[in-house]
Amino acid sequence: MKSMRVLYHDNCFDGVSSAAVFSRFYRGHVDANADIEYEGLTHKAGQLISPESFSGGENAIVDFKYCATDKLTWWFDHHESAFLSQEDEAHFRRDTGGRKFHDPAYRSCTKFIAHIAKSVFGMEFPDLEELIHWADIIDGAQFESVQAAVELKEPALRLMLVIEASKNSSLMHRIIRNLQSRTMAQVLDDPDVREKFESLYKHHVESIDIMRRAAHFKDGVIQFDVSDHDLDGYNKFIPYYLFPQGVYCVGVSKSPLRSKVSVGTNPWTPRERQHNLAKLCEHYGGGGHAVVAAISFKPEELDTARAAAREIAEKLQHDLRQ
Ligand SMILES: [Mn+2]
Repeated sequence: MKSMRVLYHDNCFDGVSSAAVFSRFYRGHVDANADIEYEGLTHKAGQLISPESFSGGENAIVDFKYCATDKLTWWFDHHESAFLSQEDEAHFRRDTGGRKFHDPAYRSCTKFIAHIAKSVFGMEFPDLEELIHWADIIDGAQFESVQAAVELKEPALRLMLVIEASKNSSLMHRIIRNLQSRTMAQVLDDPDVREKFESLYKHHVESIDIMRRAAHFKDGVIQFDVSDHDLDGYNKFIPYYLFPQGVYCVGVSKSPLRSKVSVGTNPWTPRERQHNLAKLCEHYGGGGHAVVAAISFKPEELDTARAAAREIAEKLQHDLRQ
């Protein structure tokens, strides 16, 4: 019996789903009785995965950057920035074992693993279609509507809430095991998963109310200031849920570490995108992507953050009126 350690992207629906689909693949292709254990990995700036993370048996990394060590026997990733250095990439390119795969064209690593299992190893998992489908929607932010993304009625999205917030690794590993043979609804019905979901959902509903009181809408731009609330990790789609006609959203929030301005584009707006929000935020020392960006200030610079948010909102409103 082989021993396999699967290192997966922690607190991420695609990471957890990738671990589940890879486990089914490994049991089907390599060893039906394999003893598989799991360990979550978290992004830290410039840091390598510590050598103690690898076991003496086989090791796999899924949905996470490459690690140049001979202890790594399987690797699947779809991130653009999958290599920390040119040496790491060269180590991967030299590998001829046929067990390490990278394709940034895939929206989810889960779907990428299923694709390789089928196209390279001839294995299919028809009973995991539901899981693969949802991992692709969630990791690619392809929600069909703002209601779907905020009301969280689908079992998969309720499970997403638990996976993204839970710090309980034994619960996370039980979810990974259960996802290999149960439906989403059945995985959610585990009493411990259900209990965690209920408390997170209550907090989620409260955050919608806080946002409802803090947000206002004018000339295509939603603005909110929740700096007097502890709203770390709120659902980013709530402003567009409250004001579906909003094109952009400019928000101010505060945590012990920073005062923050968040700027976003409504993913469901029919308007053509005309601003690069990363460029707009770079002007204030921030950055990000064209459709979503942010600026971080020191905690005590809340007034500066508020002034920047006001200026950005006014610029966006002005341009939308043209
Ligand atoms: Mn992913």
